[in-house]
Amino acid sequence: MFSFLKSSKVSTQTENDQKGSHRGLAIRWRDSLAASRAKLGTRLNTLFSSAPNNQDDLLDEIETVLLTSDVGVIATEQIMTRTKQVIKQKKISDNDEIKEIIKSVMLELLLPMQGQQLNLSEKPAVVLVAGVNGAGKTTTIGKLAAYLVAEGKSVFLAAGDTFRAAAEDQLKVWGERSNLVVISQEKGDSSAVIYDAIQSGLSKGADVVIADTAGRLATQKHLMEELKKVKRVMGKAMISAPHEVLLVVDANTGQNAIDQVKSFDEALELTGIILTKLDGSAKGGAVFGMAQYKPIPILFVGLGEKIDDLKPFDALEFVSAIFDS
Ligand SMILES: Nc1nc2c(ncn2[C@@H]2O[C@H](COP(=O)(O)OP(=O)(O)O)[C@@H](O)[C@H]2O)c(=O)[nH]1
Ligand SMILES: [Mg+2]
Repeated sequence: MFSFLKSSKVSTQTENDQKGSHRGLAIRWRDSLAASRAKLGTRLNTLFSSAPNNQDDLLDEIETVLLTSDVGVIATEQIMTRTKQVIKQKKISDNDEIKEIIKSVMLELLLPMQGQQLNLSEKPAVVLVAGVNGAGKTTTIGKLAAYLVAEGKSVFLAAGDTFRAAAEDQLKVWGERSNLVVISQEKGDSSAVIYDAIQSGLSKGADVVIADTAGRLATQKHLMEELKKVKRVMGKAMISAPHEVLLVVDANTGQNAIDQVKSFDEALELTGIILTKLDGSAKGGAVFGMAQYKPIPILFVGLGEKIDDLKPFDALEFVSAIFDS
């Protein structure tokens, strides 16, 4: 069970809604949405616990909650269409059963994203880590390296964020925590540092080389070009590299997370996603939008800032956590 999706019940809302007419309930929900920081699960549960008798109204409300919880228009449409299909097929009228159907439809959407392991078949396995500023790249690399060390792997880190002096120091601190080799250069650009790290990994027999990069927005074309160059240069240091291209996404970015996945995938052909800060106030909905775009595996989720706050993504656990919060 993820603790990140646990939250207190919105009891006042529930009580008010129970007193209201269906129309009133619909309006109150919509009014409260803008101000609401409530998470997807809390909102769905509140809705079911005060569900209107009219099934169409209920389905309408569910759709609104999904749309405003960062699930995205297309994924919401997909979830609703499938749910309505099953309701019709099985002639469902009970609200509890509708809830179970929604759960299984949401799970169906996420299942293709789970279960993928980091590809470590090459030695070294070269991992490129990208994402926007502050997404949690460097922290995630620190956690991921510790995870791999615990599995007996030797890990080299490449300080490829050469934009800020502090970035290198931050990576070194993580390196010290797990006793890792951290490759950095006084003056080199990102490609040069990462090239150097891969060569070092090859000659010293590292199992994994993880490359940090500076944060950037997909709209910063020259920075995206630089990242493409980093990827090309990796292939020059080791023909099959990179073996993993991971995007670190802050779950709090909401719908924009889906755009990040699309743009970085177009530029780099992502092999995996790591979703960070699920311990915070993230609504969790954007994952469904990502799944709808393309089932790029979510390899790990970040559940805090500590070294062991990285867990493999489990779709059933994720969906259950949404509803059991
Ligand atoms: N609560 C929480 N904070 C995180 C998580 N991952 C990273 N952070 C924090 O997010 C901030 C930015 O992280 P950083 O790794 O520097 O991001 P980068 O710019 O992408 O390298 C730091 O304060 C991290 O401690 C997470 O899973 N949960
Ligand atoms: Mg960083």
